[in-house]
Amino acid sequence: MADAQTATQAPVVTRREDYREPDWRVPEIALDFDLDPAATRVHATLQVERNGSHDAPLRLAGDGLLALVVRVDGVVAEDWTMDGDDLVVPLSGAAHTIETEVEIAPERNTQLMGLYASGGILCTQCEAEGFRRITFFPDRPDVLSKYKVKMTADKARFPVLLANGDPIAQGDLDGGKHWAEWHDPFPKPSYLFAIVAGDLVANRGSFMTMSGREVQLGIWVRLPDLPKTDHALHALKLSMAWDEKVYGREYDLDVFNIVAVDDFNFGAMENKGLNVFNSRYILADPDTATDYDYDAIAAVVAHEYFHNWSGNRITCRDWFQLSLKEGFTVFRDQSFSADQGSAAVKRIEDVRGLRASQFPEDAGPLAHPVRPDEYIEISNFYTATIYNKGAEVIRMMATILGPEKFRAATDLYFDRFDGTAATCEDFVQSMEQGGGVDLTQFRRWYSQAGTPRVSATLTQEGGRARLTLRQVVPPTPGQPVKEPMVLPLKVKLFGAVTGRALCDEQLVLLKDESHEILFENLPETPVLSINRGFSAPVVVETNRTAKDLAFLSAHDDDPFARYEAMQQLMLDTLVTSVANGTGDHQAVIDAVRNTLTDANLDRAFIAEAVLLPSDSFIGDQMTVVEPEAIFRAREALRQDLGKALATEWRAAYEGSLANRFEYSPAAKGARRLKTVALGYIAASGAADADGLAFDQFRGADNMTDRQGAMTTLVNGASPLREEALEAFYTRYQGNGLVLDKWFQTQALSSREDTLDRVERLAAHPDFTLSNPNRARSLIGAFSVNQRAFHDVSGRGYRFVADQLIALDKLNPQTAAKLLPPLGRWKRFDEGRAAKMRAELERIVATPELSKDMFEQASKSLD
Ligand code: 0A1
Ligand code: ZN
Repeated sequence: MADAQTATQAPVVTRREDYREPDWRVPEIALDFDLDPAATRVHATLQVERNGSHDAPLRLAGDGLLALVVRVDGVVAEDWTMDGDDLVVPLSGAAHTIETEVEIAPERNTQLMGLYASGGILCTQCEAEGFRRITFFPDRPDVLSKYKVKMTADKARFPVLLANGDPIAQGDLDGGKHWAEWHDPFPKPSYLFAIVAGDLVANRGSFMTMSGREVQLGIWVRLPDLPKTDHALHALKLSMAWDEKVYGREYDLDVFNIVAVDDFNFGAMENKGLNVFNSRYILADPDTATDYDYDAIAAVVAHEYFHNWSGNRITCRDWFQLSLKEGFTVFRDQSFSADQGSAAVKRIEDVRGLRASQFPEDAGPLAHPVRPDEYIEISNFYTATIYNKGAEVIRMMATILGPEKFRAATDLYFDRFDGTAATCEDFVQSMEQGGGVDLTQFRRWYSQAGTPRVSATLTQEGGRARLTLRQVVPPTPGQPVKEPMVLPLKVKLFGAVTGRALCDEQLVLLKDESHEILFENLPETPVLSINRGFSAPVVVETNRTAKDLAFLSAHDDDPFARYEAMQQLMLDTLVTSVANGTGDHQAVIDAVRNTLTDANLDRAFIAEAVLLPSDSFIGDQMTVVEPEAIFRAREALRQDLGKALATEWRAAYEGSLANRFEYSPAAKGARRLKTVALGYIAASGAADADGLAFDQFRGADNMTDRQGAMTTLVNGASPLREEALEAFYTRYQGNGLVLDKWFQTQALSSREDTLDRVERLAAHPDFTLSNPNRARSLIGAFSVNQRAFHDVSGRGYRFVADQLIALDKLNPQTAAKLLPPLGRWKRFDEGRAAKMRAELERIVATPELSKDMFEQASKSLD
């Protein structure tokens, strides 16, 4: 394997400070593909130009390629050499035409990088470094070229031939073959290159841009999936309109195509004019997709579309700048989704996601800054830090600038850097100039890893209150000492007696290690509301009592802050229960009752607010995580809530029984609250709970209700559990995306025997490591199931390590992405830590380990 990392080979580390401009530019490239799953011929013609005065040869990256022929200016060259995987061609002039020819085998490409086959479709994935698996090229994002692409293929097997840009010509050939030619007028980096060939049909639409150009839209899938593409097409049109209205960005080609494939390493890819998607982020109908799936589809369609400006028109100079496009684009897709429904619920979901994935990353061995300084394998840096913390960094700048200045600053950024490969520094400078602010100290968000911790203490003397803020940025690997950050904290005070606001919301910029704010003339005892809307991605510790938190959960006028107060109250209660083995649940019960019965709140918000923090998030608050004690404490609280509020849960359940499926914020909220209530009814031990769940399962006219009910059964002890699983499996046997849910629901079960079941499921005929979605649905889900994965025997660790070692041989990227849970050994007791380390050591010692896995596992051992 080309990128195998053996123990004797020193890993090659790429460093940000070593960046140099490319020696050669490639303003134009023509590619000619003779497509065949077993043997595809790729003929490339590159116009190359020397960049500056130097005598360096032309170095073209390859990965597992063999040059069949190399021509320079039309003449077969003999003086080229191979340096590892790279093709090196000595050249004398300032500009030349270089031709190469290679042969590749897409059907044998299990890594799903470069040109590969998925369910009979040929497709490509080039980000970050997949283009070099297709042809020899300076495969780095700062080399921008105009692409002309010709594809020839068997017409019966591959009737549809797509590429970036606009279709130019097509025709038939002898022997049942045909061809098509596409040109992309926009210079682009090689990672945005794409072709697709297959037996596909399109759900077609069109969009009139703000300057009156009509764009032809197509969502391409296999024929049976066509009825499931309306939601994605609708989301695409909404995204196009939103980017015009909110950022003034118009689409720039005559066509925009999206193709869905079943085998894909990530969510989707923003190739210019030809997005390629994991089918789970396109296909939806009420019978097979949950509300969560519908929302995720709209968000990912928007994300990839928004990349056309934040990523494609302005790309990244080098991969260290990845968050330039990803952080900004996530911020854009989050804002888009917030505008489609409840902004508060969207913010709650995003923060929950950040805390579940990014905070642990920032606190562990793989912590890295939003703009990393070095990497071994760039694929390992498509992380929650680059994406989600990166989005928080953009959000903080938007908060500091305010909406008008932020828009002026993004206009400046788009105008100034259009058509270039830019840096995070370019973006920050645009914010400074467009917003008229100094972000010198703010830049530390790009360079320092770790989640800042803020302590906020409010003390009162008569009509005065003093708020003392302190910040600490914890040490992270390679960064033992940190400088203070700029933390934009939205703050407000409420009267403890009347519930009235005692001041306007203030935006406090905490810049020093500590800072004090005085509030004068307070008519009553104040209660502190801080980090409202989660204005800074930090951990806040306050001296607020359970009473204060309960009060805020009922009275704060910022819905996020209400949610947060409830979460904090629940967390404090649970952490105390874990420590003492028992706890006082009354304050939580009262607060949940208040929320549940508040007629002014919408159901979607209520459902989020009354959910207990996850086992893992409770663990994150502890010095040493105790999985069993956490599970017991959480279950005890769930049971008490279920019993104490039995009437209220029933009322919420019955009040949310919708008649027919509808995809609207209100109907989604009703479904969500219904299943949350069902969970509490089951937790209370009510005699009819299993029957209720089974009725919901059987009677459901949509996947949200069906899967919600199945999850409740799968966590419980009733025999109906097996019946539901069986029925679900039989009904959806032919549908891969739904079978993923079947595997995932079982892997996430809170039952004691989950580990046994997951081991059995790994041997199920429908389980395979070669489909990334399937691998993630079992291994990925299991390893975030704190109770099951951290089984004291260590069997959970061994199971995951065995699977990852096997997966690494097929698909190193996907394997390496699943490794981090094993690396969190420092957070556990000695017994578990030793067992986790032993598995990491076994992985590192595996012969022919990929560099993807080597980097993740070896860093996790430090
Ligand atoms: N740029 C894509 C993410 C992506 C990255 C690498 C891939 O290779 C397997 C695929 C997709 C996005 O942000 O959506
Ligand atoms: Zn992206």
